[in-house]
Amino acid sequence: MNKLTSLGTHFGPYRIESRDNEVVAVHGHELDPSPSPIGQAYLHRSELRVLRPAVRRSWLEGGPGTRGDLRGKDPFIQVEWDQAIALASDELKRIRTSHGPQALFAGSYGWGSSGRVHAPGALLFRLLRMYGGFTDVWGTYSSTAAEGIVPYFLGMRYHAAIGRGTSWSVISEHTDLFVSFGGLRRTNTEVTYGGQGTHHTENWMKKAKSNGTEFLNIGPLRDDIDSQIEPRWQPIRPGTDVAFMLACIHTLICKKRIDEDFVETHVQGWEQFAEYVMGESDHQPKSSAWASNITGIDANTIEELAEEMSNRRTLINVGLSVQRADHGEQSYWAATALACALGQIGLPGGGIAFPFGAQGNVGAGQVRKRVPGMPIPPRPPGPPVISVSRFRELLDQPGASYDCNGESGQFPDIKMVWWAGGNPFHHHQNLNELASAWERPETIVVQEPFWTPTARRADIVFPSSTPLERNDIGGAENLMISHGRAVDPPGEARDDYEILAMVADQLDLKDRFTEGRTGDQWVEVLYDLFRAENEWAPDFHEFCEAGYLRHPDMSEMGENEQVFLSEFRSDPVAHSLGTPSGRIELWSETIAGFGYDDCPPHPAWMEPYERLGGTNSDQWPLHLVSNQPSVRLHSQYDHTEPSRGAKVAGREPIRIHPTTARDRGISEGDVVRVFNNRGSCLAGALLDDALMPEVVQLSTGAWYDPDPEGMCRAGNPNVLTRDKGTSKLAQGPSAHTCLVDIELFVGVAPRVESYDQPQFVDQQ
Ligand SMILES: Nc1nc2c(c(=O)[nH]1)N[C@H]1C(S)=C(S)[C@@H](COP(=O)(O)OP(=O)(O)OC[C@H]3O[C@@H](n4cnc5c(=O)[nH]c(N)nc54)[C@H](O)[C@@H]3O)O[C@H]1N2
Ligand SMILES: Nc1nc2c(c(=O)[nH]1)N[C@H]1C(S)=C(S)[C@@H](COP(=O)(O)OP(=O)(O)OC[C@H]3O[C@@H](n4cnc5c(=O)[nH]c(N)nc54)[C@H](O)[C@@H]3O)O[C@H]1N2
Ligand SMILES: [Mo]
Repeated sequence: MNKLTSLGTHFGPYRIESRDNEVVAVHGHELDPSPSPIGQAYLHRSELRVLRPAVRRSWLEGGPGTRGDLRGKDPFIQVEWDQAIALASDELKRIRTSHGPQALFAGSYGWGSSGRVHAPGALLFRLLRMYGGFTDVWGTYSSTAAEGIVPYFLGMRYHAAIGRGTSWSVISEHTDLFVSFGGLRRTNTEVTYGGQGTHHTENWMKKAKSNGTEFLNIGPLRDDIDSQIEPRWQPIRPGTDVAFMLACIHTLICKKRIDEDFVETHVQGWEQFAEYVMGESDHQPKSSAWASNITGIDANTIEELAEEMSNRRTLINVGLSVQRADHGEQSYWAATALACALGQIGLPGGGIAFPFGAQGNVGAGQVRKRVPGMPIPPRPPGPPVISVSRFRELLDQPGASYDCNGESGQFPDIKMVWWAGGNPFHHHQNLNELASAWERPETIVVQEPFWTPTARRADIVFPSSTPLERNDIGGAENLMISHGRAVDPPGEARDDYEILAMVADQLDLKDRFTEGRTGDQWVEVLYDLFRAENEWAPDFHEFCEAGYLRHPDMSEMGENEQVFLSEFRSDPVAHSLGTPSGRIELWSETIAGFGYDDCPPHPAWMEPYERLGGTNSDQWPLHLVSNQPSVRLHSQYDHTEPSRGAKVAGREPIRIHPTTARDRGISEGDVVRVFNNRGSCLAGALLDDALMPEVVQLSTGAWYDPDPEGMCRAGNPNVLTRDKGTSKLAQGPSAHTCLVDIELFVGVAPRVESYDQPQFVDQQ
């Protein structure tokens, strides 16, 4: 008899059908109108599972610190669990005793399981905070620049601003013009960190369209908004949105279209900001002619669009891509300044929105019923907390000083790294630079189900189970999902909880870490904690039987009417913001006090380190958009279907405008070399006129596969991107600022090796 279990994931809820310990079908959840195809990856039993604990040969034979340069090249020796756990635990003890907790880095960023018990990163933080702490990170690769800047001008955390954001029901009723900087890609909205509920964005967009909302896509790709919605497309050179926004404000000032009342009562620092826009403070008016030069958009078009925005009920949306770029902080601040100038903030369907198109829960309103996670103790004082994407500098620049968000510090000397549930050898920028920094620590431990590029570069690898292989519980926007064990873990793979409980035992922390419970018992405990606050919820067994839970009063995602900052609009004194002035700040005294040369105290155009039409663009004439893949979640399941099926010539597809391809003698299906002064990769050509001719698009996530010269054969764009912080304010990643060139690869293209088994040898 086939078994049916339920599963929640970052890309939605599913029903998993299994028989004889094999998954035979992956069904979309019965409540999901539009299940994501990404889940079909679960159908494929992978040969690339880590089946037994494994240790890198030189490390095992020579001890910690031996031949870090052979990480990723040495063969592995498979060992017993007890030996692997003892090796890793002894290293934790040695590092802490000899070097202190700051010598351990366990920031471990990544999108491991969405389950609340077996969340690999959370479990790792729980254990290692109990053990005295470690050098940690703040922020995300997604939104660090926004997380850094938003509190200064809105007086609230960035994620709180998203939660309070205008909901789809209001947009579909009231918005005339939905202006999006940075795409509203339907496939991006299939995903939400920590658990996507049923998928509704597409329906909402259709509904808005049929109610008369017009969508304006300002960005480099025509298909960033689905053609079904019949969006207008305004191409713009990537990385230049702020110049466009400032010129819109300049136009509104010149045409006396500024909402003076709103600005006077709700905005702090308008005058100083307006002086900058008019060029009174720097002798450069931010006119449409000025912006035309930077953005590549005709000056008249800029003025017409500014007027149109002011004539209609307009919502300004900024995606995340625009802030994952050099000076990315400015795009969020300038977009909000434009919304202030238009004066529609707090009106239904008008104002500012963050970041529609980046995740499926945006626009849902505050409906999330949070399932509590595993308790994590507070950070022990001492070790530093760095901006997440600065970890390469952390590894290779011990003692160097850094500035971030008004503070400065020194990087400690990292001796040991522990990663659970992330793939830095996909997600970090300039991977060849990372590969050399990664040689420095004495010991690197990775927990992974698969032989990913990161697992291959570890000293000790612990084989983890996947979400299909254990019970868990997850929260999505409008649903709570019970995760059932569909199949057994293969080989000797174990749950992350079990792995860390074994380590805890060696550190004399087992009772504290487990509180005497198994993973399954924790699932029930977390559910009961939820139930204690939600009396209507059925008991645990009933919940597991149904496989999911919906709040009885819960409206469909996005249906509850919520307007961002409506109370603040109606009474800016009684509902003042958390900024020093209580208003939206377009001039921040606090930021002025930091004195940063790369983050001024008002929204400003800051020349990025490279862009089309700017420095270097003669040499590197194409802009690389390394956006999110539609067929997978980042790098997950890149080695199997559906990701493998979407490859071109066995490599990650790169989209090229037909004219650009023709100029270079490239045809559909060819292997091409993409290169700049930082690195190169191979990719498979797809010709498409949905791109600006000066733009190429290569999604993230192909498994990094450098040849001896560092050319990635699989097509990971992060051999081309620069590893530089957005500014001293947030120090976020700037992957979307990237120029390249491209050529036909002549000769026999080398085989991609990243999907091969690593090499194993027996212990001598
Ligand atoms: N150039 C460029 N680079 C980018 C971006 C970009 O736009 N451009 N985007 C960035 C962004 S926004 C992000 S969020 C990052 C994403 O970067 P990551 O979150 O690191 O990417 P994932 O591929 O999701 O990695 C998750 C890893 O966890 C593993 N895993 C899954 N389940 C489990 C489990 O139960 N236990 C354990 N132990 N492991 C598990 C998976 O096999 C996988 O290797 O990439 C960033 N990188
Ligand atoms: N299917 C799928 N969905 C995902 C993910 C996934 O891996 N797979 N990852 C999720 C994660 S972790 C995140 S953080 C979000 C990311 O969400 P976003 O950051 O919004 O997504 P991206 O795909 O990086 O970029 C979206 C579009 O922005 C445009 N763009 C790039 N640079 C610029 C620019 O300078 N100006 C303008 N105007 N447009 C620009 C590009 O055309 C690109 O297609 O997506 C999430 N959704
Ligand atoms: Mo992300």
